[in-house]
Amino acid sequence: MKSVFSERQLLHTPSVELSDGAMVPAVELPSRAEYVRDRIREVGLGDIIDPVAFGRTPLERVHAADYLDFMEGFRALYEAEGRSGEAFPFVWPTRGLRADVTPRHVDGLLGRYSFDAGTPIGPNSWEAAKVSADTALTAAKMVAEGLPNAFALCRPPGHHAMTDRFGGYCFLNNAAIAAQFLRDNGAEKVSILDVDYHHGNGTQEIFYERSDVQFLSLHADPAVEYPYFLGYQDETGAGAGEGYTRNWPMPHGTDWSVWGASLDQACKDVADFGADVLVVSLGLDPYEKDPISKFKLVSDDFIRAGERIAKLKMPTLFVMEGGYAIDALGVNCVNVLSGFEGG
Ligand code: OKP
Ligand code: ZN
Repeated sequence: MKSVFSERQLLHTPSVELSDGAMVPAVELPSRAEYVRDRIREVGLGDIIDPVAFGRTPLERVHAADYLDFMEGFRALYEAEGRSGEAFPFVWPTRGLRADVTPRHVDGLLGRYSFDAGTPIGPNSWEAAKVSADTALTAAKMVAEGLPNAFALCRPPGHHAMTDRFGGYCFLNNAAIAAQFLRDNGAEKVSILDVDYHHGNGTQEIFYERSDVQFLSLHADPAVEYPYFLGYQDETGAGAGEGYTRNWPMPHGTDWSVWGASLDQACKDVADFGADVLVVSLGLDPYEKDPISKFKLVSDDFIRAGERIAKLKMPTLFVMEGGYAIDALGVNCVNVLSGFEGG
């Protein structure tokens, strides 16, 4: 399997995040991607190709123009305000406040264009996010042009990023951008299967009212896990999209016996939908030793997951999402890809 990756994705270097009421060391670190890259080389999975720059057009197919403008200009504004270091939002237009205004002050803008306080914007975060999206687009183009599968080694991740809001370590929704690119380049229907431990609220929001992109997500029950406010079982799509979103929230402690059964059900839905291509939002954080997860998948389970997905016999684009047990991330990620190739 061919992979796409650029070292410019390492330019986003968060040092701390606001988590559980404290500033704690960040977990979405550049070395995550290096461990995966090194493992790809170690097992000889295939070539690692540099991403091509796609520019703004494919980003605008998924994200609001004013959000992209905000991200593009944010650091200059922030620094002109006399600030330096990592930027954190801390006030949001929640219920009872006006969601229809866009303040001019950096702190107002940060709240307008985010949904959590756990996603710092550093001097080069936007650059890294754009290259991460280019990595997804480059891999998507390879699949659109006939390659049966590809791996986009995206980092920073994307599945929490909404139409016009960053959060959950995500700025641009790489998987959604790739799925939309596939739609715009020959695919009539696309399935997105999100296996990250956290619900892919951004991807769900982006495609919620659409019948041409199916969104299926396996994740920890949002009643007890981030992102808390989306990912419940009764969310099934709206309008034309009714029935094209499906969620499998699972309890803390979930191991392969439960997770694998949910994967089976999701794969059956993918097969029934009959899309031209499958995008897998590949989070490796269901892993038992992941520091921010309470699922119990073991490294070999990731091979099984890859084998199960391969049974669909569909053109498949893997897009990396989360996974924070850094020293095991390369093995777990490549286990899915090797399982897929052998399955
Ligand atoms: C991104 B991805 C834990 C705080 C968790 C955000 C988690 C974002 C996960 N104490 N904060 O889906 O892996
Ligand atoms: Zn996650």
